[in-house]
Amino acid sequence: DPLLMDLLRIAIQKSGRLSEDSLNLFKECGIKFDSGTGRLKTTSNNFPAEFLFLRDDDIPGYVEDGVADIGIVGENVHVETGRHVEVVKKLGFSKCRLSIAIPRGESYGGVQELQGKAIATSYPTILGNFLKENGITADIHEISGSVEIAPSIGLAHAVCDIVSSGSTLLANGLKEVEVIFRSEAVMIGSEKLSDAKRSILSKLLFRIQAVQTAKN
Ligand code: PRT
Ligand code: ZN
Repeated sequence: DPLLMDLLRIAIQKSGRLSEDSLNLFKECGIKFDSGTGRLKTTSNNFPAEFLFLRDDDIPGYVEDGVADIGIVGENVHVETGRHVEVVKKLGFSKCRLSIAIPRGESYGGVQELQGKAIATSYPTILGNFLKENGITADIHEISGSVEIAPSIGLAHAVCDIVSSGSTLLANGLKEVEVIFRSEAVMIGSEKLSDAKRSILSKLLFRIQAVQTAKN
């Protein structure tokens, strides 16, 4: 009876750098659903799955709480939020790095130069861990966006932010001096899935594997 069938609830980013590749992943697996603009929730008509379209930052919490069964986020968001979820699969897209950058004109002789400095970031946990591992005490200024402008307005000496091409750093007169974390999109999953949902997830992973094998 299809009405009694379990649905795997999948959380993906509503609109942003993960959205297109996340949608494509399911499309390539032959899973059909309507992702039309403005929809926050939709059910596939040929696979037992329901899709929730959310802000990426909210996805790990929803998966931990069981509101969603699995989700797709950047590893940077997964590690920073520190929620109790499993990494089910690395997906290979949205690759980027989390780096420390300083004003281009300044010299840099190593991580000890960050001692006592103010560093602006949206990733206080990952940065804090890096500094701790290196025995550095610095002043972490948490800001939620436009981190790269912090040094030029006197808010911080350095920044720690996501870098992809490097052009944002360049445009703001900064240079990358330490790569502290490398990230790609990952599928995260709840630690307490029912057997029925686990079996839907296995079917999904089998299809993803087939798509990835066909590509290589
Ligand atoms: O609205 P919502 O909260 O869902 O989205 P968001 O704005 O928080 O995230 P979004 O869509 O920008 O990024 C989603 C994920 O994509 C991130 O968590 C990363 O895992 C990954 N990703 C890959 C990136 C980048 N590349 C990237 N370049 N995330 C952000 N950037 C930003 C970065 O913050 C910086 O401002 O782009 C700028 C640097 O890019 P370059 O190319 O100039 O170096
Ligand atoms: Zn976000």
